[in-house]
Amino acid sequence: MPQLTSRRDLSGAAAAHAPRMSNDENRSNGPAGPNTSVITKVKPKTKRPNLYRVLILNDDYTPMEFVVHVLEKFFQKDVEAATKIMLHVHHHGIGECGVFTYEIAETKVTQVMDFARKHQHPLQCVMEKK
Ligand code: TYC
Repeated sequence: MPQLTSRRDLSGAAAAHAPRMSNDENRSNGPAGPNTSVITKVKPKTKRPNLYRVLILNDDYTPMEFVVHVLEKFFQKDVEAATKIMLHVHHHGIGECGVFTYEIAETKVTQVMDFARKHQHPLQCVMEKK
């Protein structure tokens, strides 16, 4: 069996969780001395991503059916959920289409804005940090 001689021998995932030893943590006090090795615990470091709400705004001109279509097409809503969101926006002025990481949210906003422009509707879509 191949023997591991240092952390550098560990590949990717294994290296991330392998106990780390600083230079002076693994010293032995000479060939006859006591071995004073210390194995330090390593906390697995998984960071949660920042999340962003994608919101649509009400206006007086975009047809209700178009908004429902947008919610189905870009946010994977069924017609019932899409209608509920559209009516919420119609009555309250703003509403949430979904929550995404930065790049996904940015892409959704661009897709909706491009699609609305292409169909000459003034529908506005924005993102906001949670
Ligand atoms: N207020 C629009 C109308 O009466 C419908 C609408 C709903 C428009 C939601 C935009 O984000 C919106 N035709």
